[in-house]
Parts: sequence; C-alpha cells; structure tokens
Amino acid sequence: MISCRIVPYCLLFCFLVSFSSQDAAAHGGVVEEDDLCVIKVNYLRAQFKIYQPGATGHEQYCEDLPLASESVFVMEYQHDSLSKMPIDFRIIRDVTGKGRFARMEDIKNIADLESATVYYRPPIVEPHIYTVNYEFTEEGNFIGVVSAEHPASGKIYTAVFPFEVGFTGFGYWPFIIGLLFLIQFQYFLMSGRLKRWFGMKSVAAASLLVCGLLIAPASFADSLIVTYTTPDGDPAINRMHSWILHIENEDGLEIEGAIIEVEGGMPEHDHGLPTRPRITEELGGGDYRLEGMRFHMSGYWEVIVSITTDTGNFEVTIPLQL
Ligand SMILES: [Cu+2]
Repeated sequence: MISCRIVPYCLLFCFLVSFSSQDAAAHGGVVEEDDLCVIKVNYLRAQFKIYQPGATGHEQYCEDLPLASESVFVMEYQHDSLSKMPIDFRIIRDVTGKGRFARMEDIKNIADLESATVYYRPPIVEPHIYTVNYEFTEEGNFIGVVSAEHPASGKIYTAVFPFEVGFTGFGYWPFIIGLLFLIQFQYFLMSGRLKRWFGMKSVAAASLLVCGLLIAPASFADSLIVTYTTPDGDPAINRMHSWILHIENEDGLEIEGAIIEVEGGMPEHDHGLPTRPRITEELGGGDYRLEGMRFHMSGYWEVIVSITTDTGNFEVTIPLQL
C-alpha cells in the first residue's frame, strides 16, 4: 500500500524564484546537458541556441525568450546524418492546452495546424548549420516543431519544444514551470549532483529554504492536496491496477464532485503513460477511484492530476520512482 502527500502545485511557484536561472530539462525536444542546450530529433542530436540579436545581442537562450522580437534559432548538428536530411521548422501558437507537456501527438491532434502556425520553413537540406530567423510580433506560449526526414527510409523524426516568448516567470504557467524546476531539482538531488556540487549541508539548507518558501505565501493558499492509495498492492511494472485518490483543500475540507483527469509520463524519456487512466467512480469523502493505471518500465514517473472544482482548476503532480 502506498500513500503519499503531495505538495500542491501552485506552491511550487517558489522554485521559479529560487531557480529562475535554470532551465528545465524535463520535456522532449530541447534539453540542457552539461550547460549545452541540445535538441533531440528522435536519436539525432544537435546543439540548439536561440539569439535575440536586436534585443539582447549575443545572449543565448535554450527555449524561453524574454521579448517578442527578432529571434534566430540555430542548430549545430552533432549527428552527421542531419546534414543530409531535409529539415523543416514550424512555430505554432500553443493551441494544444498542454503547455510544457505538449507532445507530437498533441500537435497531430490540432485540427487546423495552418492557422495556428506563425512560421513555417519547408524542408531544406542544410549541410552545416541550420538557422531560422523569425520576428515574434506578440508574446505568448509557442511550440516549435522540427522534423527531419531520413533520406533512405523516408522516416520522419520530430522534436517538439514548447516555449514562452515574453518570459517573465509570472506568465500563464508559473506552476508548471515551477514543477519543471522541481523535477530538475529532484533530478539533481537523485543524481547526487547537488551533493557533489555543494556538499550535503547546503542541500539540506536548500531544502529548508524551499520549505520556508512553500509555507510562506498566503496568496497561494487556495490549492489542493492529493493523496493516493493503491488498493491492489504496489504498482508493479506492466500490471494494470487502480488507485484511490483523496482530494482535500488545505483546511482539510474534502473535495467532492470534482472533475478529474489524469495523465503523466516519464519526463526524462519524453513519453506518456501507456494507458489512459480514468476516474470511474466517486466514492464520497473526497475519494475517487482511478482505474487503468499501468507503468511499463521502471524509472522516474510523474502522474499529473488535473482537478476542476467550483473554485477553479488545479493541477497536482505526483512523482513516482518505480
Ligand atoms: Cu520510459
């Protein structure tokens, strides 16, 4: 039986403040590795940079851009095969509603891709460096989609990278971004990197600082707490099982009649859940039966619970190490 208490999503906002200079490496397409920003087009990799020469000169960005202005996207191939592949580049307004978690399947589900597209460069073979120049005229949430076609097999490889223009950290997605910082933080914690960098004491201090920040802001108090149990036993790999979610607010009031959706995946592998879990029954007392849970591999998973109540929408992420 597993039971755990989840920090409400909104409160993760504080990570944004504490780690605002870090970029999140959790979703597909573009990741930071050893201070390099890397775009992964399937197994093909390229170093990725974005400049805003008119606004910030030689300053390099990995994804989010501070201003709506002329932006230069640069890919330097780390795989020679990219230099022989026709590559196209699309920028769309984020109409997926998935924000940072948008994946290729979400892009494919867009009914009118053309009208969401703000920039499209048809496939072209660039033997050395691939650059795209686009002037953003408005701030907002965007998604970049890079596709490369394998010259022999005709197979299309894609990378999807959501990003924000006019990135202030206080925009549309503060809690999701906060979550990504948490993932990064957890990753560093789990990989022992923080320990190596700063020694154990400062890790403890950082955790304390984080906790302090989590407790402090009263303005973020209207969040929900999700706990869960697994009545069928621990979630073994590849076994379909159910969860009981329990939802209450910070005052301990059980939340009834909520509309709940569950998704998730492995952020480090950039894939989702293999199933589509659903709430099948409200059990009363803030309890809901969630069926169809299955994890097909071991590693770090996140289960994202979206909750709609009379008072608003909430998102809570449950981290799982399997
Ligand atoms: Cu995986």
